[in-house]
Amino acid sequence: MLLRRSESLHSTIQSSEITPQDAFEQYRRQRRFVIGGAATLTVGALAYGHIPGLLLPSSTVHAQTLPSAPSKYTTTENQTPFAKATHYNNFYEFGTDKSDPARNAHTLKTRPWTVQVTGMVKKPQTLDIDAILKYRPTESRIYRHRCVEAWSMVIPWDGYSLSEFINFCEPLPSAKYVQFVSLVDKKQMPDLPGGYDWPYSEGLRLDEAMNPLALLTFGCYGQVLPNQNGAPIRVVMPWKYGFKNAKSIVRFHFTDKQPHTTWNEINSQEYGFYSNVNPQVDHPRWSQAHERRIDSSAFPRTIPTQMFNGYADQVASLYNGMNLKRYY
Ligand SMILES: Nc1nc2c(c(=O)[nH]1)N[C@H]1C(S)=C(S)[C@@H](COP(=O)(O)O)O[C@H]1N2
Ligand SMILES: [Mo]
Repeated sequence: MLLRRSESLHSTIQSSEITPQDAFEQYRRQRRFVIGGAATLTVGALAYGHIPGLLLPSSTVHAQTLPSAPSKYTTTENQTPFAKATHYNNFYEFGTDKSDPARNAHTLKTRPWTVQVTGMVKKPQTLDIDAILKYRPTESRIYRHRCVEAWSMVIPWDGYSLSEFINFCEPLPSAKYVQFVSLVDKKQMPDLPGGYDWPYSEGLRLDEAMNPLALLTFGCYGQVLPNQNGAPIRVVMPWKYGFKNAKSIVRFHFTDKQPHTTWNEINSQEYGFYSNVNPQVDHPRWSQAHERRIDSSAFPRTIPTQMFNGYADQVASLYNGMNLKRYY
């Protein structure tokens, strides 16, 4: 496949010549230096997945490891097992039932995969997914993941800060928003439901997207993303409802106008542009004060929902002076 103007990303990469594997090796050496013999255990646990759920059998998921160093942006809460996080999904392009994506997303072709950078940037370009993946070392961040439907999980994602990629894209000073556009392809998505304005589209204010918590995500549980979780590239915004986390992205578009977003378009009364997790602002049809936590317990537990999903310290200042009931 011919890629226009992708050389710039390659040359940027060559200047640092660092792959996720290199970063992992570096991390391993540092750990060994610091804690000596214990390092072997740490490294083994990382390489083979420190998540008990990873060892659960799963017929639809092939393990291709994506070793990442741990991150400071991590919760220590009880994690959702891998099998649950990969078999209870919203990815409507592959069917609207939570069990559909795990069954159907095998038809998604994640290589070759290109990503377009368009709109208000210094230089619009098309990039190869592997160049983006290798641009920065990935880290493992265990985040709370709160769906607007009032269920939640705790998932270790692998990626690097979205801000690093946005800086690479060089948005113009006039750009105020970034839009994420997902793949739509009837051939790969034979169950694509009607009544939606495909492709799936989401977006953020640029300052939200630049917050260090916003994660450009390539993997979970130390593996490349399973298709049903949005392979090969998605975003994860842990203080927002899950639908902001566009999956299988093919385009990053920079603009000065609030972009069209799928759920807001479908029903703006129920789904706002900001979609910050907020226990005080209910969905018109249900309360957002509590959530059903899907973790390693046999049954989901009902727990209180935290303001900004527990990330207020890092993100509340983005919304200073805003009426969060109005801008929901
Ligand atoms: N392209 C696309 N992205 C999407 C969705 C979707 O239907 N299509 N669903 C969203 C919703 S509602 C949620 S809760 C999360 C689910 O991510 P997960 O399956 O990895 O838990 O993906 C989000 N991203
Ligand atoms: Mo969701």
